[in-house]
Amino acid sequence: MEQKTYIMIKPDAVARGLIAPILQRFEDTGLGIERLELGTLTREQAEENYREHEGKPFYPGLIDYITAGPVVKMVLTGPDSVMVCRKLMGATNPRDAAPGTIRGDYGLIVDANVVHGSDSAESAKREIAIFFGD
Ligand code: IDP
Ligand code: MG
Repeated sequence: MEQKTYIMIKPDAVARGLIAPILQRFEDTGLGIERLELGTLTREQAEENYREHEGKPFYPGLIDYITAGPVVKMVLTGPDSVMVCRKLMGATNPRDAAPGTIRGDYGLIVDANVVHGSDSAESAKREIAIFFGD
């Protein structure tokens, strides 16, 4: 099923100079890049994106971290892009993420886990609207 997903290279990965190798992983899937932008999230955008986690103990730290520096925001398109990207990213906690996945290869702690990817087609629509306004 042709589908869009919202992907973000998080501030820790951008600060470490990992934009190119991570972007390569996504390009290697064959998915198309429809939008691509470097920028720093506003607190409002961060809170809206992570609304489902409001009230959890890690939420304030998550908002601080995700707004701490520039991120790479992108929209990828192609067959089952949501699932393809989630598999490529690996488990939320990099210590549980398999080697060969982006989080497994580049991440170490759950607080700074390198990449974000939408978890469903509905989330993708919502997140693309937050970050690209359409
Ligand atoms: P996901 O990014 O794999 O969809 P979610 O459970 O939706 O994982 O969590 C969103 C983000 O919140 C994670 O990517 C991570 O940055 C952060 N996070 C999740 N659980 C924890 C935690 O226990 N401690 C610190 N940060 C967390
Ligand atoms: Mg999630």
